[in-house]
Amino acid sequence: MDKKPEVIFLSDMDGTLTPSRLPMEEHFARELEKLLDHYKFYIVTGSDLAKVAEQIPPNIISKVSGVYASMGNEFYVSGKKLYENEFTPEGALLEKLTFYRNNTKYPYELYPNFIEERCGMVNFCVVGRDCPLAARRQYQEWDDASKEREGIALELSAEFPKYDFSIGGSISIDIVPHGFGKVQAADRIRKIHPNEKIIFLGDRTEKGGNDYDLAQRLLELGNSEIVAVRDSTDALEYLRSNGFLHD
Ligand code: M1P
Repeated sequence: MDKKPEVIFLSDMDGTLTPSRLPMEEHFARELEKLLDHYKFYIVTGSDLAKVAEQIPPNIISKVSGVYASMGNEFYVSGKKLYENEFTPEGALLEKLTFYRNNTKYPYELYPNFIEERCGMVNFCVVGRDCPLAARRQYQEWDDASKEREGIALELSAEFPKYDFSIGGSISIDIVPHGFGKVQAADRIRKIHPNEKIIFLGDRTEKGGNDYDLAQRLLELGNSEIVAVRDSTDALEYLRSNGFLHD
């Protein structure tokens, strides 16, 4: 089926298309699939492709036009990697992350995999990425009150000024060298689609959020609309009320 040429979509994943680190809801997938028959749709996420595959159903993945994974540090079309950025985090940074893990005031159990090295980035998670869902919720609640992640990100920004530290998900911090965050997807997608209007959906487009730089860069590049959503229900409401969902 020919896609409408004038508008393309770019969307964040966690908190926008799916709940954080959880699979896409079935009714949302049914609606999104209809949209994909008519419009080009790209995903941009801090997660790597393995996590994208856990959260987005295969029928949706096979229909999207591309996935900017690991903060845009790798790009996939039809499961094929078209580029990746190289990055080896320095020892001093990894040592400091280990220090934060060992000295956290979080009073409950910690789990393995607190430093996850992905293509072009590092994800740091005090409670440990391998935590079960209940511990994820417990840490999230505790962090909301204690603001541990905000404090760590601020301190790290002062000590390691050549990196960006952003709070994209619920329990972790994404770390990239300057310019190697989600923002890079803006120029790349504009290059592929010089004339189309780009509609970007994200749940962290406010200053300090990990969709902010990308949203701002799209606005600078022009012919773009930024849609700030709270969750996938909100995203669906936008798509429905703006006439993008066709039966
Ligand atoms: O896509 C948003 C974030 O999702 C996960 O965050 P968390 O585990 O903290 O909820 C991570 O994959 C993170 O890198 C990513 O930015």
